[in-house]
Amino acid sequence: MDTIINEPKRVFRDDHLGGEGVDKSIRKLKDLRGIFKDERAFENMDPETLVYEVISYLPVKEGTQGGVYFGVTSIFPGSVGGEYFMTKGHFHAMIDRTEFYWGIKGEGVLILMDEQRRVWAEKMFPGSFHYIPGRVAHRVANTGKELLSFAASWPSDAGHNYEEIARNGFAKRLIDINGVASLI
Ligand code: S6P
Ligand code: ZN
Repeated sequence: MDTIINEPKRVFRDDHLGGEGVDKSIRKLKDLRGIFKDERAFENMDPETLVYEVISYLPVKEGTQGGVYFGVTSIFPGSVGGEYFMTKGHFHAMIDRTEFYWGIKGEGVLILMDEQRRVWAEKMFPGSFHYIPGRVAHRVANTGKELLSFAASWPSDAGHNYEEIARNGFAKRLIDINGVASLI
């Protein structure tokens, strides 16, 4: 007898993952207080402005060893005092855990920082592929005029350490200087 071939429970198309057990979380400007340098420009913007959203499929409980997660982050175009809209950024709580990122749509920059606070960066564009080693904090900025979407996959026991970045930030910022993205 033939075995039935089932429909998938989730479908990933363009920059959208839909289906069973897929979650969406959003970050508005008001959730990102303190990450941009220009506090006055920040205060003059609408706190309800949507900065990014993350669609994720987390098939096992956070902290499970041996599992893997998948997510798509979409960052809207915009800036605060010339500093591009960006993710909060984090080290992993299990600091040696690694991650893949790959560009789907739009233009951006992946900003990386090691524990010695050395910063480097990689361009993101549709098809760009990024291996983020363990012990490296990661943040993405949208440097384009359109939505930037990228996919990510990371171990289910990685966790997130947002505190270190909330306290000390990244050692460099990505600023629009006369239309050129500059890491300063
Ligand atoms: C998780 C992975 C991404 C980010 C997402 C939002 O390890 O790196 O899914 O969570 O891009 O960034 P952040 O810094 O706000 O978590
Ligand atoms: Zn991560």
